Amino acid sequence: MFNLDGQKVLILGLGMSGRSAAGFCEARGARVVAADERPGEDIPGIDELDAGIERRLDQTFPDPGAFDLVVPSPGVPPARYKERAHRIWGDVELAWHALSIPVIAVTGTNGKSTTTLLIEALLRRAGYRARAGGNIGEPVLSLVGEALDVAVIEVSSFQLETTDAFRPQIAVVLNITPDHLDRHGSFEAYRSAKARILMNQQDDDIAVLNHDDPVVAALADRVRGRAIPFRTAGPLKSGGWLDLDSVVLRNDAGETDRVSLDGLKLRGIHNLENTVAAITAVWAFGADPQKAARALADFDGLSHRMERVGETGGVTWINDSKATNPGAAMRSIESIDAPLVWIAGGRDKDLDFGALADLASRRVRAAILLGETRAKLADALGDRIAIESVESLDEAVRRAATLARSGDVVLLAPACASQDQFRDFEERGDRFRAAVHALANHAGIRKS
Ligand code: UMA
Ligand code: ADP
Repeated sequence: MFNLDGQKVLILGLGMSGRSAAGFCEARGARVVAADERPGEDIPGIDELDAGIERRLDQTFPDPGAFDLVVPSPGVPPARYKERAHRIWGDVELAWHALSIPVIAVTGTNGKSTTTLLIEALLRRAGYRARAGGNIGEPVLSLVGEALDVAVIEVSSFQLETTDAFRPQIAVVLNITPDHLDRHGSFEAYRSAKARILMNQQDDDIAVLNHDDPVVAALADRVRGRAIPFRTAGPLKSGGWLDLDSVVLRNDAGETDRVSLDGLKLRGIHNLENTVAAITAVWAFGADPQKAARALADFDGLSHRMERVGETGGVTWINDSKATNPGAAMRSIESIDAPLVWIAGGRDKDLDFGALADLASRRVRAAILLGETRAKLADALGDRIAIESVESLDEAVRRAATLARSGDVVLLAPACASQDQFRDFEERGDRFRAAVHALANHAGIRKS
C-alpha cells in the first residue's frame, strides 16, 4: 500500500477532490490538515471527513511551507502555495502512485468527458474491467483499491499543473484551443499545462494525438514513446481516421482494420472526433476494436452536451451548457443544420470571442446574451445579427420562444463559465431544461 506514514500533509480546498484526498492520505498514515476558506456549513460532505483529520475552515490557508506534502484542489490557483510548498502532488499524482493498473488519461480543451466515458464503455464491451474518474466529476482517488484492469482518467489543465511523476501508459490529447486564460495567464501557459500529460512518458508508452488540431499535432515532437495520430478530416499513413461511416485503424506495418460506426448515437461533428479518438485509444491499448465498438449503439450522449431538451411548436431546444469556451460553442453551432436562435454569455475567462462572433454572424439568426460577458459578446458580434440582452436564463428562454419560428433550433451554448449566475454548468443546464419544460407546458407560448 502506498505509504504516507507520519507525513504532514496539507489539503487545500475541500470540494470533491480535496475531501477524497484527505481521506486517502489519512488512511495511509499521514497527519492531515484539511483547509478550506469557506465556512463548514457551505461545504457539502464536510461532516463525512474522518474525525482524525484536523480541519481549518473559514480562514485563510495555513503556511504550505510547514508541511511535507501539499495536495491542492484543482480550483486553487498555484500562486496560493507554489513558492512555499516542499512537495506538491494533486489527487491525480496521488492516485497514479497508488494504482497498479494501466492508466489511460484523456485531456484536451473540449470533449474530455465524452471521450473518457466512451473509452470506458468501449473497454468494458471488449471485456476489460475499466472505470472512469478524474475531472469528469468522480474523484480519481475513488478508483484506488477497485478490482480493475484499467483506469480511464479525465485530466484538466488544473490537475496537470499538480502532477510530478504522473505517467499514463496512454495519453489522449483531443484538442487545445483557448480556455481558462484567467487562471493560466496566457495560451502558451495553458498549452504547456496540457502538454504535461506527455512529460513522463517513456519508450513503451503511447500518445494518441489529434492530427487535425495544429497545436496538438505539434506535440508529436515531445512524444518519447509512440505517437499515434487520429483524425476525421482525411486519411493517415497509420493511426485511426474517419472514412465515411467507419473508423480505419492502421498500424505501422500497414495492417488495417475497419470499424463500422453504424448505430452511433452521439450527434455532432465534434462527437465524431471524440469517437475516432476513443476507438483509436482502445485499439492502441490492445483491445479488440470490433468487440469494443458494439458499445457505440448503447452510448447515449451526456446531459448538458448537445442535449435535446424539448420541442415546442416545431422549435427544437438544445442544452449545451457544457460549451464553456468559444471553441466548444463553435462546434455546437457548426453541428446544427437549421436556423438558430443562440443563447450565450456567462463568466469571463479572458477569452477572445472574435472567431466565434464571425461564425455566429454567418450561422445564427438572433443571439440572446446574458451574464457578465454579454456586452463583450455584443461588441464582438457588432450589428451583423439581431441581438437581445437579458438579465436571466429564464428571460432568455422566454425571449427565445418569441423569436424562434417553426423549424428553428434554440441553442444554449454559452461559450463562458457559469459561475456568475449559477453554481456550475449543470445547474445552468438544469435551469434551462426546466424553463423549456415550463414553456412547453404553458398554453400561452407564442409561435409565429
Ligand atoms: N477553495 C478555497 N480557496 C480557493 C479555491 C477553492 O478554499 O482559493 C475551496 C472552495 O471553497 C471549495 C473547494 O476549494 O470548497 C473547491 O475545490 P475545486 O474548485 O477544486 O472543486 P472540486 O469539487 O474539488 O472539483 C474538482 C474539479 N474542479 C475544478 O477544476 C474547478 C472538478 O472539475 C472535478 O470534477 C473534481 O475536482 C473531481 O476531480 C470541474 C471543472 O469545472 C467539473 N473543471 C474544469 C473544466 O472542466 O473546465 C477544469
Ligand atoms: P469537456 O469534459 O472537455 O468539457 P465534454 O465532453 O463535456 O468535454 O463536452 C463539452 C462541450 O464541448 C460539448 O458540449 C460540446 O459543445 C463541445 N465539444 C465536445 N467535444 C468536442 C470536440 N472534440 N471539439 C470541440 N468541441 C467539443
